[in-house]
Amino acid sequence: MQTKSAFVAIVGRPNVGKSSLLNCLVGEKVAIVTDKPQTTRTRITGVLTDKETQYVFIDTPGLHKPKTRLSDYMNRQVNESVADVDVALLLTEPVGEITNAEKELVKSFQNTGIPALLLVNKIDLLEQKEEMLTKIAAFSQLFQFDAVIPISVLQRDGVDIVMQELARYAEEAPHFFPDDTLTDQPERVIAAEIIREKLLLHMRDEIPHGTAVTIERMKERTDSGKEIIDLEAVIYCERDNHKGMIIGKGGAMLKKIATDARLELEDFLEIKVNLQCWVKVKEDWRNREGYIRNFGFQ
Ligand SMILES: Nc1nc2c(ncn2[C@@H]2O[C@H](COP(=O)(O)OP(=O)(O)OP(=O)(O)O)[C@@H](O)[C@H]2O)c(=O)[nH]1
Ligand SMILES: [Mg+2]
Repeated sequence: MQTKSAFVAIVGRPNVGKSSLLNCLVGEKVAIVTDKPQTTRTRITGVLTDKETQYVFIDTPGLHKPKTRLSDYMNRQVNESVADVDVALLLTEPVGEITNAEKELVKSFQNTGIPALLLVNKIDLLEQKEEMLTKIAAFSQLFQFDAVIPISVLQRDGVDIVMQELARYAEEAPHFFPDDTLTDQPERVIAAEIIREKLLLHMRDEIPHGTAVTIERMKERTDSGKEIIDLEAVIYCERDNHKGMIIGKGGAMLKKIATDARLELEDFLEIKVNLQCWVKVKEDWRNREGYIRNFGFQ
């Protein structure tokens, strides 16, 4: 069988639904999703092998105005991803002005010569579909997209059309990953991300942006004849008062976060999980190279 492959970058500003789309395309949750902007911090690869064709999707952090070293790192991930693929998917929301970040992304398509599709996501939120025409017209003035596709990832509307379009970019090549691969992320990283997702979902204001999660221990053992994984995680935050809020009154908030995370981890790892979470303060870690690297951003 002659195999084909296509590398596809998923880009856009924060919170437009890039990771949701990745999960939808791959058919499994490989990237965390929250309603907070800047949820994704690094490149996440999702793989879909459909008969002879393998699609390698690269979910990226939302491009934004950098305020910390971590932001610089995140934005760099986006630019490097665009340079490396066969086609880019630019996600945007149906209404509102084109942002500077979006203009920058269009420029990167022009500079690299990479073709792009414009995906107008969240059309389920529109009362009338015509509302998105202004946005589409404005984007079309900036760049000649190979296709413009209105979609709703939430309702899986239009996603099949995206796949049909993407088939055009697949070129004869060996598959880069084994055919049953879903993601390049190790289990440990996914576990930390699941905990961070629950943390983000429960926290507000500036706390989510200043948190990171590491897995200090992940070890399987047998307990009364049953397999169980002991998982120890550390949640880092930037201030003492943030630590107080994450832990909550009498530890109630941390318990809520840890319980939500444990349930999803058990589902994901298909084994009973004993999860312990600690909270530590590392002031201004987002600007400190050593910590950024320790937390896996390099
Ligand atoms: N109504 C609606 N909401 C959506 C749709 N797709 C995604 N969302 C929501 O939009 C929010 C952001 O989704 P993400 O997938 O995390 O967005 P992202 O672009 O990866 O965000 P960053 O990683 O922060 O750049 C979440 O609350 C999603 O549930 C959609 O089609 N319709
Ligand atoms: Mg994301």
